[in-house]
Amino acid sequence: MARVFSGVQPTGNIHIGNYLGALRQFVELQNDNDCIYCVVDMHSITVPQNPKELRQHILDVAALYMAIGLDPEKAILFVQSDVPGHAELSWILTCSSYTGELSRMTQFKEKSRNNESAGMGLFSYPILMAADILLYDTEIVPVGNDQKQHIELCRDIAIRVNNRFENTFVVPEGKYMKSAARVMSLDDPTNKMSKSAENIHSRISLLDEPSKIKKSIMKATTDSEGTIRVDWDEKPGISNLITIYSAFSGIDIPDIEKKYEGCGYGDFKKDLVDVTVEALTPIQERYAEIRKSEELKTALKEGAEKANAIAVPILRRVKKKFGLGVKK
Ligand code: AQP
Repeated sequence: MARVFSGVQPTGNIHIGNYLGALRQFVELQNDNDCIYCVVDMHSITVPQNPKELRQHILDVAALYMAIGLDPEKAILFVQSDVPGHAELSWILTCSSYTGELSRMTQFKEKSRNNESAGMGLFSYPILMAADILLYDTEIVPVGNDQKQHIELCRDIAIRVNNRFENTFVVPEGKYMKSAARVMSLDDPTNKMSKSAENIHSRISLLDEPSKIKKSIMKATTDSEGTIRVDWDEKPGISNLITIYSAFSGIDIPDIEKKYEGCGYGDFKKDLVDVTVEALTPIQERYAEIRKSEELKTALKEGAEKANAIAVPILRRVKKKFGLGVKK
């Protein structure tokens, strides 16, 4: 049994990129591992949030966790800010990190666009992410491959601290899906699908209605060649759609290419709508039940207690190595 940790930000509109790239793995891993899954609400305030909406989005993500099949009896499900050790360890790691390495993070560069008034939280959030992971002696971190650079930074910090104070941290490994590790935007397949993109048709959210799913897929950018085959360099749009089809249907890509030989994009897209709606409908039905039940809040409360019980002795060990505090 390996210790597994991952999280999702409660920033609304959890999309099929989040699901296929990361969340899907969470479910597979819970049966044979010691899994801890978090709603990382402190990450979401790196950009301004409406408090009322944020509170709702935290519950939305937690309900989606359960709707996709995470079972609070098998995995610990909780909200990051309910366990104080995340913020405490984050400061300790901040003091073991370099501004140079953080300024090289591509997500920071993309989101800040060299703006001097970009938030400090946006700059240092990879350290909070490292704290989330290291706080639980995590061995495996299932994430989408847009997070590879942040996982490498987490490993670098852990190794750096271990070189100074032996055996302080377990050094984790990232775990990425073999296919659909990065789902691309439907309107611009050279960018990843993202919650914060302005165009709602650039993504399919897990809770989208069939009519919205249909509209987004039928509008998706393709190319003028008209053949249904994967070629990420020349045909990123159709390659992305075939990958989504494969991930939802379980059919291998070469078999999809064979099945649609001689067909047009219109027919393929119509079938992709059906495959997507079929995959998302049971999730949406279960979500509606869980979101209004008391089961959700009870699971999160118990999850925070279990997570805290794991975090406290690990944080005590780290503080002792650094010579912090006098309380035993
Ligand atoms: N397009 C994607 N394809 C595959 N995996 C993805 N992930 C995100 N986008 C894709 C993975 O989803 C998990 C949760 O992500 P997150 O909510 O913590 O934040 P994010 O990576 O910042 O997600 P977004 O959608 O891009 O949000 P915004 O627009 O707010 O920045 C992570 O494991 C991530 O790898």
